[in-house]
Amino acid sequence: MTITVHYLNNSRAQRILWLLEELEIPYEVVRYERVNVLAPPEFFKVHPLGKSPVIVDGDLTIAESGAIVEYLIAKYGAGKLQPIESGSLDNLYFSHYTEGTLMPLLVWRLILTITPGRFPFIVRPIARGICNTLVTRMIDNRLAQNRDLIEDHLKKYPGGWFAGGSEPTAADFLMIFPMEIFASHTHIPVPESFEVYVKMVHDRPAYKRALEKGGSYAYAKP
Ligand SMILES: N[C@@H](CCC(=O)N[C@@H](CS)C(=O)NCC(=O)O)C(=O)O
Repeated sequence: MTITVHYLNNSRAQRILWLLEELEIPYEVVRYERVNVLAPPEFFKVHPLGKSPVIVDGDLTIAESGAIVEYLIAKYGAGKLQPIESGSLDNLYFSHYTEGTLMPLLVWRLILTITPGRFPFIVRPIARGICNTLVTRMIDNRLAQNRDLIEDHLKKYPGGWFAGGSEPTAADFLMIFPMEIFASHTHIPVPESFEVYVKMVHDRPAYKRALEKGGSYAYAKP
């Protein structure tokens, strides 16, 4: 049976395509385009929260990318993409840290960046002032702390994966999306190790196949 990936453009769903390609599992992509940044109404027919990604595997509909990554590796991994013993805690930590801590900051930054444009023209400068202050005081300082944490961690496994070892693990499939955003779409300066990491992923044949399958994706070049 073929797995279906419900894929919103420029979304976390890209990480699932990369994983499926690494696992060499057949799958099909149903692509949706955002409407004013949000998922279109059709996405709610797939899952009540209308958030991407969602996969359908036989009778199962699974949302939440961390759950999807764990499910796919457990069911179809056949021992592949598992952390080495010394990296298992890092794999656990970064698998949860991505959506628990890092992504909310990046999402709030996005919300505060686009919010002023939604206000009537006359009050837009005030809205922009408030939102910029919130970004500076509440988000960017925390993002800088997160960047430093990631940088220190990558130094532990230079040129490698979040859990060490010779293959990506769940942590990498989850971390690639914020790493792509960090490397290209925030104003926080990032160290070279971030770009090296993202390039290492983007150079993988499986990632390239995933890009072809998913269609245009703002955070990676085909
Ligand atoms: N924690 C969830 C987050 C899902 C999520 O927010 N996805 C975004 C795309 S990256 C989305 O669907 N946004 C559209 C919307 O909120 O309408 C996960 O990891 O799957």
